[in-house]
Amino acid sequence: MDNNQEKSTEKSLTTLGMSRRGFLGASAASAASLAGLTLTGVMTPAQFAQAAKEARANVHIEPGELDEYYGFWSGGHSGEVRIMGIPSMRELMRIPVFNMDAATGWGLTNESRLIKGDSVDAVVGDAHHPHMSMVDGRYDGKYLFINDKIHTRVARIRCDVMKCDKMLHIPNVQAIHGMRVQKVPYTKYVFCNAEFRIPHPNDGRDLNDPTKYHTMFNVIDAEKMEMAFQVIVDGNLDNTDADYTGRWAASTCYNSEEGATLAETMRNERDWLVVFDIHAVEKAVAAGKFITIGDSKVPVVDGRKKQKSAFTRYIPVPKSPHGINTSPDGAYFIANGKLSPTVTIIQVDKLDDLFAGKISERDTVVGEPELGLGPLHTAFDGRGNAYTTLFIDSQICKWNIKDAIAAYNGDKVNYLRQKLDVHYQPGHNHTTMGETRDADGKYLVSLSKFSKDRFLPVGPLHPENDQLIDISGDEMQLLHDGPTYAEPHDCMMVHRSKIKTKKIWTRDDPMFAEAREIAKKDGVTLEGDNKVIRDGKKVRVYMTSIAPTYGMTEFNVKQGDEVTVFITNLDMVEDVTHGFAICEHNVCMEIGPQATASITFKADKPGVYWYYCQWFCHALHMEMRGRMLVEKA
Ligand code: CUK
Ligand code: CUA
Repeated sequence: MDNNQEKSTEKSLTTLGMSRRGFLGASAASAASLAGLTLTGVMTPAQFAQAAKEARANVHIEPGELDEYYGFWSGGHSGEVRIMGIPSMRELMRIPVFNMDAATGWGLTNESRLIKGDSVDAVVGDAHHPHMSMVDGRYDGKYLFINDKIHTRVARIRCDVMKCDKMLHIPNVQAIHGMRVQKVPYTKYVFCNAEFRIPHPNDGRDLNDPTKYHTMFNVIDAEKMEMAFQVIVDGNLDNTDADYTGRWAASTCYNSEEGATLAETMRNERDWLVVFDIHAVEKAVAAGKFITIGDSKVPVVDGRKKQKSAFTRYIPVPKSPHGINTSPDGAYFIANGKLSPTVTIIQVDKLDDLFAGKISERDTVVGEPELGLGPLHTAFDGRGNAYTTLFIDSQICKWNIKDAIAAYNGDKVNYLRQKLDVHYQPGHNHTTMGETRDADGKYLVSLSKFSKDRFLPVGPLHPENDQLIDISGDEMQLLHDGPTYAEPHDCMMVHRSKIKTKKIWTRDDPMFAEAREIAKKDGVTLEGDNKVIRDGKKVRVYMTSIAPTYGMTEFNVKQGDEVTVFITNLDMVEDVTHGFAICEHNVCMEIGPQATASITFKADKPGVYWYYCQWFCHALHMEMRGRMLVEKA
């Protein structure tokens, strides 16, 4: 934390201390938590400030010190992913994905446009769920996946370079929301829910007949980034998670009424947790027992409830459930009630019997603890405790899973451990390594949707407030407030030992394989030549760069030409990134050391147009420039 952050934290903690409710001090905690389900107890502001100060002292990151964890934050409807350092909460980098990014040229360069594929013209996206690939239930540091709700996409980020390398536009469905990876035996699949129900195919038929709409659960081949299969379901799918055997995925599902308006979707007392038998679907697809929809070739199986298929079971849970989280020991799925003050604990090893028809759906439920108002998401510390966000109560509720199950069985035990105020209205929360077998119970982040009075006012649009909480002891302690821009729904935190990034690009990187192909056809070597190739009205300009010069100080084109500029950065020095921008032509991109980047534009105005390097690279960075001379047609 830098000094300003430190001060603002201290100030806000003090403010907090005077207005909080339900906070338990270290000394009062155990006694109070045994006293009953309603936890009350107020620390004096001085006690609270002291406790927070002590907690902060353990996590102070000096300038120049490196964080212990990487955090990957969704950027919500900004369409990007952000890399954070934990515990400092410093924003380390942004990874443009579904958005356009002026600094790096993402969405403008030919390399990024190729990756965006058939959704290249979409420059908005709504990213919710960033999750890392795993081997045997542990992060492998290879890929990060992220969904886009607006354009029904899933993208992949390569963690060696922290750039998006694949984007899949998912057919037959609308609005990809919940997304997680298969944890075991490895991330062969990415699971994602399409939320909104549409006609199939969605070609103008059945517009006025919502009874014919449905949605699907989608399974993506993670390595190829192609669709593996889809499963038709009842209701609207919300969030999803995978288990630790590799056989099951489970999605929360609202609107069991299949209504089209809010009133219609609220009638039933219970909706569902839909459990998918991934192995059963794989078997059916391999045996050719599937349908396809419209022009799409993706295998589709029918997992609707009345079908009583081998693919799905619909476990009734209190209505409109939201988050679904698998406990790190693999024993339980925990469905978060949202409109119900409860979460529902489903025992994973009972699913075998459920699918075999030996027990009924509700027999898989082994606990339904009441936690507070608006439970949305649950995280874990690896010590048997769960941490559930209470959206309406603006709290994190810490509770014990074993005790909640015992209470469900009639034992007189209190499963609640602590309720900590957060500021305000938390959505997701997440613990370090908490969605893997390596859950280490050190930090929890509360992604609070409202910041209200926590920061200097910046106009009617407020930042959100991501709060860092120490969960290593018996008591949760708030460490830090971090304002964030729209809108980190979800995040994940991975120990830095799991991530190995490249310092500079390697020349054989697939990211610029296409540029290499084009150059080859032109008889040009990207690393050596500085050349202009005319091909009718198309002009390809090949240029190298070494700080502080480009390989060409000028090049000529004709008015009306379609110009593609390829820049190959020959610098071998870490952190010497060049840019390439041309005045008045909407051209601006990043070229990392040893990378090639290319961009295409129309030279439609005669005259002199300077190009220059816009990434500060050298003492003579300002001088790194040249002229594009556009001759009158
Ligand atoms: S969702 Cu936003 S708070 Cu998209 Cu995972 Cu729950
Ligand atoms: Cu090259 Cu600035």
